[in-house]
Amino acid sequence: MGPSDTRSRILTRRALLGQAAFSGTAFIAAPLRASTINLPFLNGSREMTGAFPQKGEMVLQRTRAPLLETPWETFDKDVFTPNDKFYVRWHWGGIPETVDANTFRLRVHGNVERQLALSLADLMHKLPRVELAAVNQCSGNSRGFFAPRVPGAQWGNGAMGNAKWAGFRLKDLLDLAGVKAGSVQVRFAGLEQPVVDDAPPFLKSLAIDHARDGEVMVAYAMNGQALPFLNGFPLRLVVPGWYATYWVKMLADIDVLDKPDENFWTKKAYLIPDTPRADILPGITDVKMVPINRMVPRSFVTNLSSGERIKASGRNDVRGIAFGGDCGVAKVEISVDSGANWQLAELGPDEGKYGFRRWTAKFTSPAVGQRLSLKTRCVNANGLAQPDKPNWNASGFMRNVIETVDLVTV
Ligand SMILES: Nc1nc2c(c(=O)[nH]1)N[C@H]1C(S)=C(S)[C@@H](COP(=O)(O)O)O[C@H]1N2
Ligand SMILES: [Mo]
Repeated sequence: MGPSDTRSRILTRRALLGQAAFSGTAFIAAPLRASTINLPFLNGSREMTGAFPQKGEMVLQRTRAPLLETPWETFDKDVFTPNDKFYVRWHWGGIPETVDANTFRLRVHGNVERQLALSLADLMHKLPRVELAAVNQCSGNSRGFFAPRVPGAQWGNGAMGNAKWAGFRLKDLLDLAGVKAGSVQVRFAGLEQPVVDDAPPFLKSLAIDHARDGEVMVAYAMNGQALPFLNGFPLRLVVPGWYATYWVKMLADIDVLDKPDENFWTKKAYLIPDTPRADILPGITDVKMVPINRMVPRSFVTNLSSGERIKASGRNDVRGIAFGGDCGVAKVEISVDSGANWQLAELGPDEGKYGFRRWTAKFTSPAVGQRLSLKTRCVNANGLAQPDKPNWNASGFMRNVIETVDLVTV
């Protein structure tokens, strides 16, 4: 992550501070439109909605707290996911209806030399600006494909997005506060509240060394604009290479802990079996569980979808996106013979190791009326390849099986 590029579109302090507040109608169920789409699994029918502030047409998974999925065709258009199409996921419906950028303060407290309460203007003025492209992916992205099915949001593949994040290093902020010896974790809280009494507020923690690795950042901008309200205006944590559950939105409170965090969301939720690929057999329960952490590689076809007809006996273009997870993409391959042979795809520009990488390839299709299973797989810079069998766990986390698109020649 380098210092800010002054030639890039700089978000001015005025643009950020002048961000308007949003009306509460944002979170009230909008009259549903007739438009629906079908995610490719049983009970995959979803309404499309354009009723949420700063969002275009999104796949409606739930109204309150909002769960909005990015429509798949978005990923074919650009390596960066536009803010108005970026997926949305909240645990609790008690999201503030407005955030006043002028009175907002980010607090840092706990095991520190100096408690801080900094305004957005202070933060932008005091801390060097950094920029980083990174994929934000929900732990449960693609959960709808789990077999046997598991409870939780039945996402297709669109609970992910790639953005260029701008903000400051968490390390620089923590240095300003002066982390005291004996600190073990740093805990993050957003502005929203649970909607039921006694329900645990959404809090997540990172190990102190991770929090100070110089890569974890606090973002005030996304793709050159202030963060959309539903993506965490005015500040969110960005934890490159890690699942989005740690990317706390509307970040307002940072607590440096001298004891391990015992809160529900860090200790009990978002746990995965401590097995390769978080994979277990359905029904097995006596397995050690650990907090979900680093992402694994994935590759997707974006210009063709299952059931589509393609030209027979000819050259066809295929393209898509891949990401390495917690490191860059080493290679992307395609197969047109059910995985017997693989051919290298050509990679697009490298926008940063934590971001999406576009890829293209050509393949020759068989004669008329034949079926063809087009597969794509990513191998990341650590040598980890996508597996050909799906993983399974009871939470529907970390799916990264090799994707297949079934085509017919005409
Ligand atoms: N404050 C807050 N931050 C949060 C959450 C939340 O419920 N509240 N959900 C987390 C989870 S599980 C996900 S998948 C991402 C979603 O980020 P997005 O809505 O910007 O796409 O936000 C994370 N940060
Ligand atoms: Mo998530």
